[in-house]
Amino acid sequence: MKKILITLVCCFLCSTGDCSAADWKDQAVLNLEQSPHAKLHPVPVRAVRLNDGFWKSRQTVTEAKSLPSMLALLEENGVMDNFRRLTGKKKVARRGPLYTDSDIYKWMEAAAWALHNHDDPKLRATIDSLTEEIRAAQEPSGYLNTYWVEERAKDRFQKMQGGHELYCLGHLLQAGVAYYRATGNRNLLSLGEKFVAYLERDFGPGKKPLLTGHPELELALVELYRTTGERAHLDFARYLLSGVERERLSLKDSEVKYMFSGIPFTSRKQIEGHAVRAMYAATGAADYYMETGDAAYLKTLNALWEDTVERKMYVTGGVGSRPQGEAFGEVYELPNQQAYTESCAAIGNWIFNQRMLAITGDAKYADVMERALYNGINSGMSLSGTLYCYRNPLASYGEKIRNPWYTTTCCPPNIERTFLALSGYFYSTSREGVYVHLYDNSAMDWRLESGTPLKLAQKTDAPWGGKTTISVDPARAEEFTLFVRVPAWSKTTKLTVNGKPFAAAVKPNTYAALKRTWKPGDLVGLEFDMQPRFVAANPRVPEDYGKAAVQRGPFVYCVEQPDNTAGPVSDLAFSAAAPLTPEWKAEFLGGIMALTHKGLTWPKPLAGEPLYSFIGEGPGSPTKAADLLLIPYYAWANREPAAMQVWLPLR
Ligand code: FUB
Ligand code: ZN
Repeated sequence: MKKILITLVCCFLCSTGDCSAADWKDQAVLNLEQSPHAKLHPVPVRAVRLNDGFWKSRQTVTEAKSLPSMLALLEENGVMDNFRRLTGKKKVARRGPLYTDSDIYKWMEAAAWALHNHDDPKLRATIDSLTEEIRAAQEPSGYLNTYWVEERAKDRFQKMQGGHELYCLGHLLQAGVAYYRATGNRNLLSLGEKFVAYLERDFGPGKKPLLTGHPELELALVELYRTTGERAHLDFARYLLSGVERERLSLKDSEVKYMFSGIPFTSRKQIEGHAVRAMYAATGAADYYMETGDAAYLKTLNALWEDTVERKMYVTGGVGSRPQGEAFGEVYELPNQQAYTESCAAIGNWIFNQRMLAITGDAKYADVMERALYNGINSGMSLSGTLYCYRNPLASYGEKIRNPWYTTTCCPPNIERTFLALSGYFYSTSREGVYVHLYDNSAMDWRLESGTPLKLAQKTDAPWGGKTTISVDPARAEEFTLFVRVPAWSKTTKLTVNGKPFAAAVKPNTYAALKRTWKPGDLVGLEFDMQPRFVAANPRVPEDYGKAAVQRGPFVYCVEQPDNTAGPVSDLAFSAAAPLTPEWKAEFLGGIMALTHKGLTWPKPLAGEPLYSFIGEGPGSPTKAADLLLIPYYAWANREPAAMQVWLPLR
């Protein structure tokens, strides 16, 4: 009855143009409460507290070190001055590539998520003052971009393949939504809305043609629709995804392939082109599906997911293997040293899978999210929080890979916004109950969809250990299902409820569904299998054939030169017969579970062998015992630049 009443009120509000069904405070990373084709509904960031543990310390560093240092660098590199010069506040030339506006927007989004975790009046004031400076640069029409001004103004929306006007707008909207959900203040959001109103008035079928070029606006528009209830935004997202303007814009095959926009999304058969563009396009399409249920979209999304995860993704969850064009390669084209694997692309993979998880409730998507988060995204930020990887290769000769700043600095604030919103990815609700997706010390204070207040608290030694208890505290006894994720890497899992073994089989890569009448104080116990394992790649990945990577829990491991004195890391091999032994090192690389292993190296150190020799005449094979130390991949490159490898020959 209560649910029906809420729905009626919401419908009324939607028809009056205010569809913020959930109060701003109650809106999650994605506000899916009214999305008819979302099975799961994320729990708001503010309703989940990360307690002392792995991710809390990453968040603390992000907030204390990354946010201030990145803002200082954005200022130093003229990103805000690009706005100030338009209002006469600064008399300087425009600096940086044409998409720098998006970098400050992403920073503002990150800062806004930080406010969900706890209020910080100084940070709020910083966002407010940046907002005012950005507002001052917005044109009365609503147009807002610091690059396409003055002599370039005549080219607005003329070079959309690479112009990034809509990419920047997408990030502005996302920042505005995050800040609105943090504070109830719509000032930042209103700047994006004004630009969108301008677009919706002048562009579209029967008006001027528009193309995102770099997808991003699509997903932002759907979230704007979820925030305001204005259907026009969803329709405009459909227009952008429908790729109907190919002819009017005379787009070439190579362009639509590279941009992942410009032809109907639903005509796509494979993931290709620029990796971040492709991932953001798929994410936007999945958002669109959640609102409309258009089956053609789901069919395409499934095909693209399969192509990505089964043929084009690294073991770290990174995607986009080619430096040329920052692009996806052919199937199984996954070079290690040359891997491009931009941090933003791994984040794209994370958000794409977040949407697929919300649509289906299928654990396979959470598994990809976890893989990307702990490895390919996590590697993108140094332990200090002030140095970043743009590329995340899986092997290195020791080149410098981390920098505080890049001329194209898209990745740093992207990682920051991901880490600071992280608690919002831990739990979801559904009509049946509540889902636990990720494991770390945390406390959820939210409600079931029946309206009953519910608290969950995870106490765990994850991610280094496998034991977790979850206390379940509904405000009153109630029957619902607690879905706990059983990761694909946990071959055997022990699951108990109030100390008694859970009767049904617990399979890897599923959610164990615990349906019962839950009472305040009930306790769920989980014990995952933390056995380190060798991982093989599909034999068609030429670079990895005959080699193995190592995984323990969610972490992929690597060998880095300073820890391995037996020889250059490129001369080392794993021994299939020898164990991988965990060793906790509290004082090393911020506290890690290292792995020791009796591996192999060449009987005589390699030195000056011919480039090619007949079999039987060359150096043979690595047969000499060598002590190896493996560290989690994310922790590499936190010392002097040094060689590193994820994949080693397995003997
Ligand atoms: O083009 C904007 C961003 O810069 C892309 O997402 C990244 O791949 C980098 O090219
Ligand atoms: Zn990037």
